[in-house]
Amino acid sequence: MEGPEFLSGVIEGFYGRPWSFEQRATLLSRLRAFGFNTYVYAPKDDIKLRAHWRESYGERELGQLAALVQTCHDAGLRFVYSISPGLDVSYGDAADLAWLIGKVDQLLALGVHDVALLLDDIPDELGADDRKRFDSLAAAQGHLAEALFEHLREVRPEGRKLLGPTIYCRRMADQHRVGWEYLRELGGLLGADVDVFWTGDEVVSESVDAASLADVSEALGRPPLLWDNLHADDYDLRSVYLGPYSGRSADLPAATRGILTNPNGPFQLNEVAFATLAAFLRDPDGYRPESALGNALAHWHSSFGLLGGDVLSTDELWLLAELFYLPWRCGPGVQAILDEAQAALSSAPDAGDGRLARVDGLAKDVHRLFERLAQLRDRELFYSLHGVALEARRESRVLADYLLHRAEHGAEARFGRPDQLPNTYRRGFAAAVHHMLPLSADGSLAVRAAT
Ligand code: GDL
Repeated sequence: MEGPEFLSGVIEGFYGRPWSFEQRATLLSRLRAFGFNTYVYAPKDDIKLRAHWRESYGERELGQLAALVQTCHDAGLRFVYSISPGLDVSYGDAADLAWLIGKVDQLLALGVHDVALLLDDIPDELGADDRKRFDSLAAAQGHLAEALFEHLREVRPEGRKLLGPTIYCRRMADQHRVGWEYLRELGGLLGADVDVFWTGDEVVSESVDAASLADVSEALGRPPLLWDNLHADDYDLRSVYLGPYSGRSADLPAATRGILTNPNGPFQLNEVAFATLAAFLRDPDGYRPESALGNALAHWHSSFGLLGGDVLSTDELWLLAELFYLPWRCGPGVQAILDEAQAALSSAPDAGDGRLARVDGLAKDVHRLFERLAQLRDRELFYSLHGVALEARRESRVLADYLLHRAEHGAEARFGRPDQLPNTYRRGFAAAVHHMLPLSADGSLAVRAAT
């Protein structure tokens, strides 16, 4: 028997400013060309989707959503509407179920067929009423989900039903007291037609392959639907991700019910995220991240027109992508120079060290890149890059100057910053905390002996 259609595309599922309806229309006009079939509407900070999920949409919002649904369907794409009542829902409460169904019905009236119930990032404890009625979180959630899905099976029998569980990656399942039991129980309660989201071994998974999904598939009684956070940037204000889809094995698609990317918040910065996922799905066996990145950048290039008629050079665009690559590393060229800088810092200062010139060269290139970006004709594109590019310019300069100073004056010499007003550099609450804590590169904290 043929399984359900493989879902591919984009989930707007991040925290922070949701995309505008105009941006979504732009997105939808391109998804089909990428070969995707699905757009999931799930912005965490659409206030009526999550925090105030009981509130109905007003006329204006319904009009905008209706147009979006229509555009989606005209383009042959699925529009999945998500609702996230988990912050304060009472799972067994008939009134809450009625609110939930009422809210979803508002969307069904616009022509929506596909619905997701998202229960990620919510309390894992039941309230007092639910504790009396249910033995476990899975029992409570399974009850609510199936009540909603049963309604959908009646009125939208052809629609897809998606569920985002509260435990949605291996780390959570392993660390939670009843993590795997939760998944098994939930899997047993949900109809076989329900697709269940999973983000991999981690919330942001460096690698995902079929073998790593074997236990969750077994626990849920179905292959998961991959919610891929590879390019999500909402958890780190200091980066965006312009590197290629990677770390996913060729056997992955066949082990899932679909792959959806939850990408960078700034809409304009997702060309690489979309184009490289599309390239992977077109040919998982032949997929090469570096060449997929090259193709994506070649396509994106025309967006980088500058005032005065020039365009960012191919090298400049590569540098941009390499600076803001993937969560674990910069692109190969930039990473090699950073590794050299690290090695130079661990060795005796040496004015003849060729590595210093390369670090200095990088700082100069980044400076020039920033100046060129500032001339972008597409101002929105520039504004979305401004913060991270400014920081890269400044930090690469500090690194080079520090290394050069050290080579000239010795490792013990203090490196003053003549260009810097005291107490205006890396300030603010988060920076103050970072300075206070013995933070390592991997985010762990050293335990210092008391002095
Ligand atoms: C999450 C959130 C998601 C967020 C992402 C990256 C899921 C299922 N939920 O945990 O909304 O964008 O991390 O920060 O991934």
